[in-house]
Amino acid sequence: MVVPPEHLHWVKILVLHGPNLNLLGRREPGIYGSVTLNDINRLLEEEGQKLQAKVSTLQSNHEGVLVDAIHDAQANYQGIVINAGAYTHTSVAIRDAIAAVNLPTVEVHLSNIYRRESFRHHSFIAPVAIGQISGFGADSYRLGLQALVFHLKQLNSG
Ligand code: CA2
Repeated sequence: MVVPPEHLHWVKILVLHGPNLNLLGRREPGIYGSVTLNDINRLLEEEGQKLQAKVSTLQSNHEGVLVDAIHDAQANYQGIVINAGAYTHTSVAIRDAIAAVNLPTVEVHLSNIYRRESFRHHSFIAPVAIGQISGFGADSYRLGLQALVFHLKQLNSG
C-alpha cells in the first residue's frame, strides 16, 4: 500500500466494537439511540481526519475474534478504542489481551454503565485502560478517540 507523504506522521487507531453493537439503530432505540454502527464509524473516520489519525474499525460478536484483533493491533496500530459491549463485564480474556499488547487503550460506552443494572458497574477492561468514557452516546467514541490521540501526541512530544 502506498502511504501519501502527508499521512506519514499520522497515528493509526483501531476501534473495536463488541457483541450486539451491529444492532445499533435497529433495536432498543430507547437505550442506545437511533444512530447506526455505520454512522459511528463514519463519524470516527471524520474525527480522525481532524486529529491526523487513521481510524480502522471492527465489530465482532465473538470474544476470540476481538482477542485476535487486539493481538494483531500490536504490529499495526498505536492505540485502541474499545466498546467491548457485554464482554466488558465478563471477559478476562479481552482484559489480558489488552494488558499483553501494552497499547494505550480507551474504554468507551454509549450508555452510562453506572446508572444501569449493578452487573454493568464492574469493568474488567477499566484497570488496563488509560481511561473510560461512558454515557455520551456516539460522542463517547468521539471523546475517546480525541483523548487517545492527545495522549499519544503527549507521549511523542516528551
Ligand atoms: O453502553 C454501552 O456501550 C454498552 O457497552 C453496550 C452493551 C452493554 O452490554 C454494556 O453494558 C454497555 C450492549 C450493546 C448492545 O447493543 C444493542 C444495540 C441495539 C439493540 C440491542 C443491543
